[in-house]
Amino acid sequence: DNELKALADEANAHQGPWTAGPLVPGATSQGPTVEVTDPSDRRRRLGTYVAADEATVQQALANAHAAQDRWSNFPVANRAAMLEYAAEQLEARRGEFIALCVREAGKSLPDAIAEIREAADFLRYYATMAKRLFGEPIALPGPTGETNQLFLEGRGVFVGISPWNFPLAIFIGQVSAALAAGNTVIAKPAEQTSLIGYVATQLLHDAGIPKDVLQFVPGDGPTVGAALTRDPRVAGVVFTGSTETAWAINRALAARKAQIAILIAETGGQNAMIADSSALPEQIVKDVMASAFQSAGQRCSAARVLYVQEDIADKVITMLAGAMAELKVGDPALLSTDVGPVIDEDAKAILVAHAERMDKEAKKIAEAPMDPAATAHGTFFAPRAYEIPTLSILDREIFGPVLHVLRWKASELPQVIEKINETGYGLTLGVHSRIDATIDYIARHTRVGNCYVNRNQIGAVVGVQPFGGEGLSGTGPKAGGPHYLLRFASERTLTINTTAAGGNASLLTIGE
Ligand code: UN1
Repeated sequence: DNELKALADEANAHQGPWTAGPLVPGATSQGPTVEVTDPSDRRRRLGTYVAADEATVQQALANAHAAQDRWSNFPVANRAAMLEYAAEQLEARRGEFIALCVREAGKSLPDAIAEIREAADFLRYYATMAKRLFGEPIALPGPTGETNQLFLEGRGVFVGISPWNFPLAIFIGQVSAALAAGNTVIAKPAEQTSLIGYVATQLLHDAGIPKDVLQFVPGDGPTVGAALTRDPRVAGVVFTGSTETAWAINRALAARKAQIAILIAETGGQNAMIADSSALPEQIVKDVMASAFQSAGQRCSAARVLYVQEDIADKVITMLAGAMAELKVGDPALLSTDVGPVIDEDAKAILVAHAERMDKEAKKIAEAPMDPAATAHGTFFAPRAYEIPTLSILDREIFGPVLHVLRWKASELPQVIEKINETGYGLTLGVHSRIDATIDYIARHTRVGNCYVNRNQIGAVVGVQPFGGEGLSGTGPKAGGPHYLLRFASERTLTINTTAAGGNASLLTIGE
């Protein structure tokens, strides 16, 4: 707790103002200047950023394309060393990053601290994996008189399109994976968190990543995102955000008469937690509270639906209402705050409209109290829970602190699982049970990327719980997992007839 307080003081020493803009060598023109304010108090100005215009995006693409061969031939040990150094520097400069996560993204202090840790974990994990996978070609057996080698290289120009809800961790995760694998990268942050993306890009430049190898283009989807995804030089896009945007990116890439680009997408969820009557109500409530309301519910991993077995439903619902009455909604810079703001007016409007519909069609279990003085000037939305008649009244992902509760009978477990699978999403699932056969049955028949038993269902740890889903929730492979970098790479073989004069070249030595 003392450590937390020290970190809070370190962060609160950084007040801005911050300025940001494209990091594109040789760019001469500019897009509009955008003012950035704090979602927890819109009167607080954080700074401004200059958006990239179309010409700047074109310059970035030309730079990235020209730098590609140089970067992919740069030894992987050196690429990895830069990322490892960036992790150290990030930890050394964490105060400013925590402050930006709290102020620009509205993240609570513990969430912001976890975000720094996750970003550093991604940098180190992908550095390690790159050394393992890209270090030496694999020698394959073949007939005498020839050598065969399989090796991995970067695909080319990669575009990273990152979300505002993990503005540092996912921004750095995407960028570092693509760089480690030998790609040049153009990073487009979410508009809402352009300042964080800018400071993160500078950190990587300071760690030695060349400025034409990693470029930064803030701006909106229709201008910047669309110009990137329609360009034939782009070999791949790594994206985290909504399912709708992933479809749009996929269409843009598919419409090009050009190289068939890779899309790595991590998208939405309609995540459930299933609790049976053998589970402890206290534990269920503690874990569903964290899963549904931490980060103001603005995680793709968050629990949106609690399926609770009818024998314990009344008890769980009563305890849930009690716990929600204790939630503190307010300034995320205060250690006493549990739930900060939602990201902006648009996000809040969608939640307000959803709550109005639920007020009519469902039964309200609880709404967390909100202190008007602490929340008047920000985009706050009080956490709510509803008991709903059927899962199908939720026709879209609800991205915020709203939990929906359904009761189920012992005989209905297969139908519960079928309903969850029918949503088409497959990201996280929580299970609360003390019966091994039930846990086993649920884990076998649900189709989700990350299943968590008798704990909360958020906060996947890099290298420990590789994260990502299937179906409407994304393409895989999982971020922070051993297969992720492979998707950023081209596989090549080199076969050499060693009986011919001069045919003794080996990538094992070329690489040195
Ligand atoms: C997201 O919310 O966009 O496990 C994905 C978790 C996080 C989720 C990140 N890794 O909660």
